Amino acid sequence: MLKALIFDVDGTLADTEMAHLAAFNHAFAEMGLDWRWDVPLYTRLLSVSGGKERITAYWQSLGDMPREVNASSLQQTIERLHEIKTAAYEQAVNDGLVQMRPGVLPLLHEAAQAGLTLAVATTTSPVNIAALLRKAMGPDWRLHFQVIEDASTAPRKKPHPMVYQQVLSRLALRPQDGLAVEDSANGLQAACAAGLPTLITPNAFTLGQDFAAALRVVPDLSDVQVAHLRQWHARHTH
Ligand code: XBP
Ligand code: MG
Repeated sequence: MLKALIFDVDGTLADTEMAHLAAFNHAFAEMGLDWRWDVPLYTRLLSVSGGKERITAYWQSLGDMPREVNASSLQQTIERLHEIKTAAYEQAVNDGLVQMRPGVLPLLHEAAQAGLTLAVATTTSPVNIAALLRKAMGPDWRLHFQVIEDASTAPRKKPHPMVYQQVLSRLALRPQDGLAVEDSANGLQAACAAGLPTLITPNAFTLGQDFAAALRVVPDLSDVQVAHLRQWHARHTH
């Protein structure tokens, strides 16, 4: 029986990636690096979940990781870049540059009214979630979610299922009683590996990825009600 909805954040609750991209580029410029990511490159780089992991993967792809700096100062540079990036992203959210996706807030409210448990499973940093949801749902936003697992609690990023496994364990929920909502193939793989049926709402950055394992793919949540979720979920589990 459907008891809980578990939401990814970036690309699912909100169209966040253009703001993340601008924040990464801001951090590179601040640190005096001549890196500048454009949309096609960033679309490819999104195959690596997590901002620090994405920067590391890019740096490695250049093949010019400086030999003279030791591993710890390399790590420090990545940490600093990511701090600047996170602050810039938070500012962009506070400035209203990030929009919730269509249908998300009505569905969250309807699901709560219907007695479904709401949870978050994301690879993003906690301050990013707080900035986004405070703005969209108000100062009490946290009360809407029974469990939130993020980069600070689940270090192994999607497609690893860790973040979903931790949500399930904290909710004491069997995977077949939950439904994950995701926008990407990495997210789908993570949720599926945790045994969760998964609804996909792709966006411009993830269109064309492999969603064959999804319970259902819909363009967005604007026409999706709890009754639909129950119907799709029941068909999957029986
Ligand atoms: C989202 C991410 C995040 C953001 C950046 O993936 O990979 O890393 O792009 O956020 P998902 P941070 O939607 O699958 O959770 O820089 O805070 O990591
Ligand atoms: Mg996502």
